[in-house]
Amino acid sequence: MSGVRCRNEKLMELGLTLPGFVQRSKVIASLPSLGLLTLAGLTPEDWEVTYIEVADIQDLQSLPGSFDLVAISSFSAQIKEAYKLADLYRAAGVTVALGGLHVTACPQEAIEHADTIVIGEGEPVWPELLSDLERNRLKPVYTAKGRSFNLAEAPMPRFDLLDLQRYNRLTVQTQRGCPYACEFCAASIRLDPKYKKKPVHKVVAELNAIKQLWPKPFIEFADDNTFADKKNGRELVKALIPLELQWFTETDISVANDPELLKLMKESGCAQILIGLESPKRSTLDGVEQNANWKFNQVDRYTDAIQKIQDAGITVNGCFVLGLDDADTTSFDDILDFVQRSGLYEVQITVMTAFPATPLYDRLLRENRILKQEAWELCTLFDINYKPSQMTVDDLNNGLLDLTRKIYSDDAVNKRVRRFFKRKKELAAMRERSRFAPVPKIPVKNV
Ligand code: B12
Repeated sequence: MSGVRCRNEKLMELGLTLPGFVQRSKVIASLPSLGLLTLAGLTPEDWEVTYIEVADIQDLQSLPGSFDLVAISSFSAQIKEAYKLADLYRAAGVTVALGGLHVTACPQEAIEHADTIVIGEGEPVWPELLSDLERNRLKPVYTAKGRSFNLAEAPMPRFDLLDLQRYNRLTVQTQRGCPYACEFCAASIRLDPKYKKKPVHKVVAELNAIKQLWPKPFIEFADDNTFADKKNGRELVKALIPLELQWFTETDISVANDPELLKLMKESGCAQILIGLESPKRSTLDGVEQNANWKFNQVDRYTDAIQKIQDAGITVNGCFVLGLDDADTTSFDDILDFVQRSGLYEVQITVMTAFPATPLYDRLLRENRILKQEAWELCTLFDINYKPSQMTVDDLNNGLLDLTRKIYSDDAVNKRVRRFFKRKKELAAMRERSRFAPVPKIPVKNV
């Protein structure tokens, strides 16, 4: 189920007039489901497989295709549409399997809309599910919990199933999980808590398969934190250099500590990294990362780290979460001030979102702060469904709208871009000057 989701009408209205916002939405709206392509890669050859994007279920005139089995992936924001689609297929006599992040979080709910559901990673159970179906022994639930999938066994995703005209970039996964444990995180750590990496030669094979279809692709790594492990990160980017790609990924600010890695990232075609900075204020970050309070301990290094990364020629997309506990109405100006001071090239602002089965969701539920229970359609990162601790819901929504206006205005976007390129030019000139500068005389000390 493709397309960006946002119920916040005022934000949508505003967003549509802001070039920076529209640009990002276009990129976001056009990526395929790597989860489904991966399962297709694990499907035996005697099965005929088709990949379909359903952007808006309301637009469906008739059910696409005629199938023995329909596999639907799930994120919370689109789950109600996914259930509707599943119900329609089942009513037409087609067997439906549901899996993915939301189904893993809420299996009891999902089972009502499917013949079978998969909890956790798909790979450990998909072949068994298909063989059970062939033998008319389909079970209602398959669980991969406790059967952590070894990425050395990862199948080749079926990129060949895609209608490539629809996409402006493709995703490849180099790892799953993250060594950190942010309270709100609803990514692959919720499928399997183990942090694990795909062997680099397998990543390269996937990229080469894409290059067969699309000679000069733009790749988005579908990782949670690509450079958490620096040694693996260096090995990966070295292997990317000969592929001549352009790529984007998500990671944390510790890449700034490794100049060799930054150099290799640039050389291998890194266009941008997205970093969850969350807040520029130390107290707001207290307790966000639950293993070692990592973000709380890093925040004082943010501006320096951003400069080091951008000076290596890699733009940073800094992400901020509005409405974290401890953030009050002054927090919006704090973010704006930080964005202007730090020289960030690109910015993303979202509101704190309690995705099901996250520690954040459990805590807000305990504290009686979830506004509408099971309103999963609001899990878009742009809609507010909880009582903020230091302001009202209206304050938070107004702060979001106001900051959106200020951060994505034509003028603000241009200023950030111009600043990055001006600095790049200055650095290049400095390097040039130092190349031709006379060898400095070493002062001789009088002894
Ligand atoms: C790439 C990406 C996108 C892409 C592609 C989305 C897609 N169609 O898959 C785009 C940019 C389009 C996108 C959009 C959105 N995204 Co997004 N996205 C990601 C990202 C970076 C990687 C996801 C990925 O490819 N993972 C790798 C694959 C292999 O994993 P997987 O999909 O989970 O699949 C495995 C299992 O879940 C399972 N499985 C999955 N489906 C099925 C189905 C069956 C039948 C079975 C058996 C098994 C199974 O098997 C797979 C292999 O093990 C993650 C963040 C992250 N770092 O993980 C966020 C993330 C998934 N996105 C998120 C969100 C919120 C959104 C949006 C709602 C944002 C918005 N407001 O529009 C939209 C929703 C789009 C939609 N219409 O559904 C959240 C989802 C949280 C949640 N629990 O719901 C995440 C975790 C980011 C976050 N900030 O928390 N996203």
